[in-house]
Amino acid sequence: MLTALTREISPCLAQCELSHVDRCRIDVDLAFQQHAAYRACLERFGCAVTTLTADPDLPDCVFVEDTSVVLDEAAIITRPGAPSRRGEIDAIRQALVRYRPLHCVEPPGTLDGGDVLRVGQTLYVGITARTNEGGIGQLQRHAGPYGYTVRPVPVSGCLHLKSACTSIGEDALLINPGWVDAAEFTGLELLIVHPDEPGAANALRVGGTVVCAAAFPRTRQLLEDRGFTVATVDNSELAKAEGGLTCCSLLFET
Ligand code: CIR
Repeated sequence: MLTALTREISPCLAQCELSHVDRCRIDVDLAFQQHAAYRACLERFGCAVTTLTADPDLPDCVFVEDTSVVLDEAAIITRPGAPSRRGEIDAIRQALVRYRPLHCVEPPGTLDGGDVLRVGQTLYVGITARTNEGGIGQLQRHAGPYGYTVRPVPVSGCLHLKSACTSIGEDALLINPGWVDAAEFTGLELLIVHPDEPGAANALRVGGTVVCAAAFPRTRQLLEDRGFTVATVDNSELAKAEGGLTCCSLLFET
């Protein structure tokens, strides 16, 4: 069964970390509604959704993707690059321990799960302000024995590797080549986001469906023209906190 681990939105979301977008007012009630619709969407596509309670002192706790890398064989608990986010990992560790053996990224390494893109046995890892060489090395050390190869990838202009590209099929990526060099992914089918929608590269593949943010209709059309089955959810409020669709869940088989 496909499990989706999610976490409620913190009441202090407005104090979230921001790197590439300007701070603007977030409608927290609407964010709650949109997050509920996101969870319902995951259920509709076959996930058993578990939702952890929010921590009122952790503004970014809804973005669970950054706290771990869940592989089939084990989970790597990250050490988020933003110090304000390090308290998020305790609840995630407690939730994941029943499903996977756990490994942990230790200081001075930093790693955000949003920087880790899995394609088969390859883990592409963004080199960003959040993920450093030490974190990448520890990921290789933990995941290597399970047969994974780690490939560091430079990223610029956005928060995470998965802001710049995400998986939309076994060997297919949705990508904004302005933020990551398409040549890093030779051998994979690449679908480039519509030029008017640079933020559209963060889509969530669940079952056979690609879930896109409603803000990106032109990229949705490109996906449909290429034969993908697409659904949309409105993510307008968490996007103001620099969150995309992959950020709000950890998907894994149980
Ligand atoms: C942050 O800057 O850490 C949060 N405001 C947004 C994190 C989004 N996570 C992700 O893209 N994986």
